[in-house]
Amino acid sequence: MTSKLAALNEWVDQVAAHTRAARVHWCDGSDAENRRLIEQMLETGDLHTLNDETHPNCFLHRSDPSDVARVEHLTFVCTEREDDAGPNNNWMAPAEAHALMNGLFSGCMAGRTLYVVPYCMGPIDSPLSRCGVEITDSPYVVVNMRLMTRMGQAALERIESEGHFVKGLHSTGELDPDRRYIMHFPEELSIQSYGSGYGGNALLGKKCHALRIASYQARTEGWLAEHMLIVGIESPDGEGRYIAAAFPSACGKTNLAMLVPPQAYREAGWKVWTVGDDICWLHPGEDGRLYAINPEAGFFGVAPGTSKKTNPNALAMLDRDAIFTNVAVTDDNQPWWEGLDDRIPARDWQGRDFDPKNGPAAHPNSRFTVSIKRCPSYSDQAESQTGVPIDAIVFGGRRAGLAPLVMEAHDWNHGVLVGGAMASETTAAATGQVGVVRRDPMAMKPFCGYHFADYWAHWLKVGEKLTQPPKIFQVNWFRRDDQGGFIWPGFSENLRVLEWILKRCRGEVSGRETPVGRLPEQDEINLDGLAERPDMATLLAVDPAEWRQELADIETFLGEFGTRVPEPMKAELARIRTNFS
Ligand code: GTP
Ligand code: SPV
Ligand code: MN
Repeated sequence: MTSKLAALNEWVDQVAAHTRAARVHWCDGSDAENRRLIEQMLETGDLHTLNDETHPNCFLHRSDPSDVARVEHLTFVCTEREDDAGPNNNWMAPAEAHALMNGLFSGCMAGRTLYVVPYCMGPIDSPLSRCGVEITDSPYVVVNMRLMTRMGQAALERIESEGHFVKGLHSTGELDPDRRYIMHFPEELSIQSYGSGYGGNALLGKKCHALRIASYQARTEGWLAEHMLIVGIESPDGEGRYIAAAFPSACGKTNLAMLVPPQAYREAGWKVWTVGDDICWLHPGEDGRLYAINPEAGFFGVAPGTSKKTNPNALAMLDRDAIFTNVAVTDDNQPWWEGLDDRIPARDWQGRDFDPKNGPAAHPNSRFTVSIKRCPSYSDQAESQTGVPIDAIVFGGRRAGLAPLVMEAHDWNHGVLVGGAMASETTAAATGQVGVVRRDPMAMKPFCGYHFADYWAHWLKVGEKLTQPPKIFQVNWFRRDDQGGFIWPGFSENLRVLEWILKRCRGEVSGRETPVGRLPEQDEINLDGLAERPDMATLLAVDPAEWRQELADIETFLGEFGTRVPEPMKAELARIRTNFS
């Protein structure tokens, strides 16, 4: 098979020749094709079966132990001018990067099959969606892309009629961490990834295309590509409102996107609908509101911590048609991870007999891949061509101290500062130290395809176009007490905070103005039905000494982005600092 699009055929021929691929397979996305790939991977050991009675059509993949997370230090944005990538990105000159990658890809698919994977990010008929083609030598990537995107024949047809697409080239190479690079060429709308088979490094539609390349395109086209979940909240009166929320990797997006309301809320008629859990493309609409689509079609979610209690919807969708990566297994071959239940696993994520001396049984960044349609709270609005109108944007991080449970920004410009100054503890989603607080503006530190100062300026410009902008909030589910325990119960109880946010959107509560933003009065957060009353005084405190220090840190941080930092952001920071003097 070839395509009707000459540019696509030529690129595939050229890559096949350069990599010396033994075979070329054009993926149509069919069930039969998927079945064949799975059978082939069961034979090679790339996949393992799981208990067919408890988990029909589920499979386990054990990755190379050195290839378990995104590699931020090996991820580059290769613009002609270094300044355009900004201090937030690693940069390499395009010519140098191409020479390096050409060397790595040369002959790397000898004896292997080259898969051509056409995909569409977003509903197949939506004008807001964008297409790409990933060339890969990994059948694991193909079956994951089939769950994560609209992959196959329909995407190819759209690409042929549009005549253009983002080019992604991927090879697992030798999985040598010293020969591993994730390169982005935003000016060429292309991606090259070598030496890793892990999700964010290898499923090129996800972070590489839908965030890094898309954020770059969105800037010139007047929209936003964000690391956000999209959730619909239906209140007892039947009114539905949508919230988009940006939390850094492994900080609660999947969980918030599919939360099951606490019992009292369920009984009162509250419902939660899942539109997306990781990526959100936001477009200003003609009515001056902001509209969101989820460019993805599935979840690549964190396994550890997922249980019947914390995330029952996730557990319900994971009992069939799912791929598990780097989880442990029980003695009857069911997938298992820390926090699931109190069974003792038989084998760890590397396939060894489980021994607690070797560390956790499941890798802390072990993940599941599953179609969004398997989610019990799936919203059919995920297929909406125009997207859903957003009433509130929420920024959140993982912070043991300082950041209150919830706070509302004064207006859009203040919200851009709140998002731009976000900080969070690092997690196992990327290689490197875990638990270190770092600035992660808009949860986009690893994903923004251009200079952060230009990105903030773009946010401000989008705000100017909105006559009915969403309100902007900040949340923190991860505040800790003196013993190190979480003060806020989190998970489904987070709906109590979303309720306050929606009440603010409707003007039903007033909260209290503080120097850093508007916080709820203690009695404005509904705590009915909670077994224990959390320490609300701590959760809603604004400590002037700590905040003065924070504001000084934020000023230093913004300073790293030089003269390109937009004036309104500096003015917002100055305004808040004077509130304390
Ligand atoms: P990425 O897929 O990496 O972008 O992550 P994510 O933001 O979707 O994170 P996810 O929802 O998968 O949560 C990551 C971890 O945080 C899991 O171990 C969850 O169990 C835990 N978590 C999620 N929400 C809460 C919460 O409200 N409170 C507490 N204490 N933990 C939470
Ligand atoms: C993240 O790390 O934010 C993820 C997983 O959502 S990955 O696709 O690997 O980026
Ligand atoms: Mn993510």
